[in-house]
Amino acid sequence: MTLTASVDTTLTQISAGTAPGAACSPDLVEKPWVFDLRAPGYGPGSSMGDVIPAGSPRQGALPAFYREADAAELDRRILAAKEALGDRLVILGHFYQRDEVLAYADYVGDSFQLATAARERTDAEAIVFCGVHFMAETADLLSTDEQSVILPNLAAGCSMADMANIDQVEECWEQLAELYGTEPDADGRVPVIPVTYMNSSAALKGFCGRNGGIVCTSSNAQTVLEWAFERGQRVLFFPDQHLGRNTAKAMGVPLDLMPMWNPNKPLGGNDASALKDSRVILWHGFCSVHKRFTVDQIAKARTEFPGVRVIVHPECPMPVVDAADESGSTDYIRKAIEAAPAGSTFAIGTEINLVQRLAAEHPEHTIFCLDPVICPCSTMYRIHPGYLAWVLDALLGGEVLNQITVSDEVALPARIALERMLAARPPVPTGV
Ligand code: CIZ
Repeated sequence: MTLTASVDTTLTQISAGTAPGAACSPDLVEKPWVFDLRAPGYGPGSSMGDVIPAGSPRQGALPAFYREADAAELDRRILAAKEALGDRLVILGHFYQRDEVLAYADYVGDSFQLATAARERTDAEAIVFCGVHFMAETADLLSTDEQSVILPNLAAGCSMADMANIDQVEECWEQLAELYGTEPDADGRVPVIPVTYMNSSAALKGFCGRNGGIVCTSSNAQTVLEWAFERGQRVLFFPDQHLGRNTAKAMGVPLDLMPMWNPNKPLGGNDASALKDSRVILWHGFCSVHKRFTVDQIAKARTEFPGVRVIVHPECPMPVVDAADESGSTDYIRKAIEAAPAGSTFAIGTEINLVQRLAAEHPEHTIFCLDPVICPCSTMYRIHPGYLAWVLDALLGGEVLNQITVSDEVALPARIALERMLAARPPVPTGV
């Protein structure tokens, strides 16, 4: 298929029959506000089959003006607001956003790069985060009290982050404390260290801060697990089982020492003995975007493009990571493509908006997504220029809409867990 810069354009062409290919849902050509009042789905895209927890934020109806305005009118309003607000506003755009939104971003990056940008721009009173809910929460944790973080569409959650909530994790923690006790061993290592992936609620980051734990990203998961193993006999890793398993396996942890914790079952569905012997307890969560990639897709890419370099994200299932040439975060993928000699061919296993953008930015390479079906992240899809224009017009009028605020009670320990991550460094090799 011919790759264009914009997934929206490709989807429209597929739907009109003017481009070959298939989308995972015909609803992807609908505007996101069609789904704002329709409970309880995440909307069309790869996580549409996952169940949204009852307490997750909902977006009310977007005012008719913004639903009916054409692209030129929205563009005019967004640019006018940016011009008028100047440095008082910063717009952050995640790699997985549609290009039609990223066109207005002052910074484009992964969740942590963007939260760091938020921290550095202390002059900006308003931080508009074009990403998903946990990212806006992290930006709020790292920004000052005077700054407001705004999520243009409150329905932009994250199905993986929603797979572990604070009540379930507290309940798991109590069961583990009953099983292991709380006393350190002879080496001073406590029974369990909790590790949460950045893709989790602030409440879970706070839980880690309160219980000697830490946050990790897909770029530093191994360093963070090393940090945790220095301090604990085992790790409770949530919410993404795949990142936890792929990282621990690469560090030499045997698979049979990585039981899975299902929050709906006593002891997570495990025997006490399996938990006692464990090194990493993996939460039963996953990313519905990365779950779509398969070993068969990799085999097909290798047959059709001999010499292809296959890079997948570590949120992919383990057999996919094992079959790929490399795995790494969005930033790793981007840098690997930038550093490759012209004429390279890449098959990439991550969100389609990023893959198509990389293909458009690097005409010197052949770059395609392993999944032949166009299936963007359902929750990233919920941000559209209509919502951006709506929140920016309100800001111009002095009103802050869709503000994401983390309570002090959660923010204080959550920042501790984030600071531990920032301070964690790979151990210095010995015997050199
Ligand atoms: O942290 C992020 O932004 C995500 C979702 C993945 C990555 O690898 O950057």
